[in-house]
Amino acid sequence: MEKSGMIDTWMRKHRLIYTGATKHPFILSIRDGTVDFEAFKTWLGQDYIFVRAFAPFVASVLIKAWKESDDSSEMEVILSSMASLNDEIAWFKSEAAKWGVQLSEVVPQKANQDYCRFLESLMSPDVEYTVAITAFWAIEAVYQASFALCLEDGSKTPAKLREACRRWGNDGFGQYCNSLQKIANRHLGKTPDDVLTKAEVTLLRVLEHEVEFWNMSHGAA
Ligand code: HMH
Repeated sequence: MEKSGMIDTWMRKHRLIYTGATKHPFILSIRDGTVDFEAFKTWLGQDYIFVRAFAPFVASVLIKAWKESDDSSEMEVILSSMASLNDEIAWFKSEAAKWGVQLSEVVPQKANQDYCRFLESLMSPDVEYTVAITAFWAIEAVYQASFALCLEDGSKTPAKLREACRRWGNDGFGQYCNSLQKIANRHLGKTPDDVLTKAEVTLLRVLEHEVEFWNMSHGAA
């Protein structure tokens, strides 16, 4: 099988679940302006907890890039992502204050706990860089695609939520996701088949966790 452009191949193969993660009813409700602000507040508190676990995951990918990558620019992409996470955590704090969400009192829901545990499993040194960078790309790409949808022409995203959508939906974040995709593709193109399979399974698990994560705010019983 042709291995270059593996991400595109997988996106076609797994189109349904990818769409489930990027066009979730919660996102569609933001886009059409019918979003329940309580649901948004739930997402905000839960995502703050997620991002706190995501930072050490990104740090683990940085370590893998340093050890395993033959291209020094990759480490720099990951490092810039870590710097953005510092900003992001500050943004969550100020946004929570605006919405009256007490972050210290937010209890992680089961879907969030499961996702954070999954991230932690990916931090293990036994997980190949190729697998970790594929997961990393997918985690960022889902948010980019989802929030970009809320900013498209014709969307009725409430003014109070536009800034949140711009965090992940802006073109710069899109470029950054493309950089991650290129890195992932490059490594997937030269990895043994067993690692390739692990990366595909990991990608699918990310997409499933993302759907469950949105479900916490919208539509989950
Ligand atoms: C659940 N997935 C989730 N939260 C995020 N902040 C991102 C992805 C993107 O960083």
